[in-house]
Amino acid sequence: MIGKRALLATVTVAVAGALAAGTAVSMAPSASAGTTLRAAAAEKGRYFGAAVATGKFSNSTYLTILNREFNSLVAENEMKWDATEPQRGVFNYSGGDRIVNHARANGMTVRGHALLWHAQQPRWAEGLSGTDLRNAAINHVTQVATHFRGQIHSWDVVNEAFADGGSGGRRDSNLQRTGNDWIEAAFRAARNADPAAKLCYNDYNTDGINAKSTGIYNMVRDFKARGVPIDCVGFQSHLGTTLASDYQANLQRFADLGVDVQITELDVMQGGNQANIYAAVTRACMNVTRCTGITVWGVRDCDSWRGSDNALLFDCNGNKKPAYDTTLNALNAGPGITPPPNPTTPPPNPTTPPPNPTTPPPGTGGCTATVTLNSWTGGFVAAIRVTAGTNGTTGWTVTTTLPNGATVTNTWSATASANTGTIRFTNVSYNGRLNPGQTTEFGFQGNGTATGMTPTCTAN
Ligand code: 9MR
Repeated sequence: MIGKRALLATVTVAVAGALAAGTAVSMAPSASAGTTLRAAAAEKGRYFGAAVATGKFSNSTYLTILNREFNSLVAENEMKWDATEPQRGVFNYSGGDRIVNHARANGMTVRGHALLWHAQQPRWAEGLSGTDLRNAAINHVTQVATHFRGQIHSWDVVNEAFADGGSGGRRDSNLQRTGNDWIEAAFRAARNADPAAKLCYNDYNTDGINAKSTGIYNMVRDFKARGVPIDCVGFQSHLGTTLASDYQANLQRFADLGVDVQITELDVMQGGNQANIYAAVTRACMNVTRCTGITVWGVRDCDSWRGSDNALLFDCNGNKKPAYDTTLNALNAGPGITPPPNPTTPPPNPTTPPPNPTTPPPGTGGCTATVTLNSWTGGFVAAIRVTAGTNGTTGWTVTTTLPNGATVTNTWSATASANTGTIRFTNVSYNGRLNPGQTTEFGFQGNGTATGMTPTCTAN
């Protein structure tokens, strides 16, 4: 776990390079200038977000600023592993759900943070290793992403997996020790669980072209080449008193790999340059077409993890600071992009078909089942897509035989008749009825190998 002091120390080292490229503080707002961060960003097809803590929702100063200025929220802590799965297999979504509900009620999108991270793991996970930890981790990704399915604009699937310093390699952690493929296994599980969410890798000390950001760049390039599902890279941007001169160039080189980029945890030490650095970061994002939004890591200075750095856009009384004005001006001066489709209003329910408008024909027109397998040494997650034939279904059963030694540990959106050998998976109450050609998905996780499964589907 990174202590606050350790992280700040590395931040300081990282920003001790070149001074902020742009120094102009004042920029003329355009004619249709937005007067709040959220309006200005939205006019340019972007979001402007803040990290929040549900414990502060009852503070009226906090809430007023939040609802007026931001159109994206991220949980500062409530969606982390220790908060969402305090005991193995026991999930608590109360904080995360509150944030999602607040966002929906106020026209905001939600960033999910973070599915897997070496820090803020629950005790029980810290004590695991090897296949047991890998299985627990992938199950965590699957369960949490399934719970929030359709509600999350972008997920930080993996957070801070690269080492500081000059190696450009992975950070040592219990997760890393389960095998180098843990990151791609997590991305595949997240895609299966929530196909609509953008899946991001997120890290700090990546504010310019350096050994760490290049290590991540090489991973993303490799993922794109091999079809590992990754959509975005988050640049936390916990900044000191200078900004790397190649901050924008670094964002651009990632964008050129075919991923979106996002500024995910922006805060800047207060000093002579705070307002300029906020503006330079905002300009850099606006100048990169695939930079889809900026999130600041807290609302007021007193809400910040950075204590006396006064690193945010509002002071403790809720007043706008000079950095607020430069940020707003930079948003208003930036070029617009066509916003990506808005994922805020998705079908509410995980796996499911819209309600059936007409009574489906009775009969048994059959159904088909296809499997997508995400495997690693010692375990797997299978996602099974059921497609109704010409008559539709009123219920279905998918039968498959697992290779010897494979065991199912967990099933979702279906009921399993056994956990080894030949297993019949039957629909649950909400996904049995399918119109002709309609599909639904269920899944299961297991130990061992499941390669070579050939599921068959029967409709009733
Ligand atoms: O701001 C978060 C703070 O409240 C927590 O105590 C801390 C625990 O590690 O995590 C802080 O948020 C971190 C984020 O999740 C990942 N990037 C660095 C952030 C600041 O430490």
